[in-house]
Amino acid sequence: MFTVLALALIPATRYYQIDQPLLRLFRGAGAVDPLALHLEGEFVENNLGTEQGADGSVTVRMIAQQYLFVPHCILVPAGVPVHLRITSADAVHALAFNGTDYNVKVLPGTISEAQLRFANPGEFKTVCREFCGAGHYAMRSALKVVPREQFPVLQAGERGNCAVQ
Ligand SMILES: [Cu+2]
Repeated sequence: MFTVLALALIPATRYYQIDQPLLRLFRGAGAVDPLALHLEGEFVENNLGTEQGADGSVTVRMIAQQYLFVPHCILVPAGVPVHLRITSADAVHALAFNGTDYNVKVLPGTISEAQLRFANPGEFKTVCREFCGAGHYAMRSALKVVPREQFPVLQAGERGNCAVQ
């Protein structure tokens, strides 16, 4: 009886060693480890914010976590395609820009992508629209849209943010 029990328990105790890496492998390229975002990969701190592509479009990388969005203020040029890539460090969140129809669900372990475009300069409040805990209602930040010619010219590896402007 003990042997049967022991044999049944061995795989269970190996979950984090065997199953977790396997699950990550099968989930494919879109998967990220929510516990290691600040340590390695696409969402390390100096890769967050607005990156300029050679074709003039921009890519914005963000992290949603209890209870803030990182970076706290996003800067993008007007009238330019904005490719958003965002992931969560903990719970399920939803990134929304007040005054627009954009609402992006953000889950830990996966990268949510969205194509955005802001026709005119302006400032939008960024809010979380998925209840994520006690501090949910304080989870607010900002998106600044500036005229295209006022957006800083970014070098390779440089990321735009509200402080640069
Ligand atoms: Cu929230």
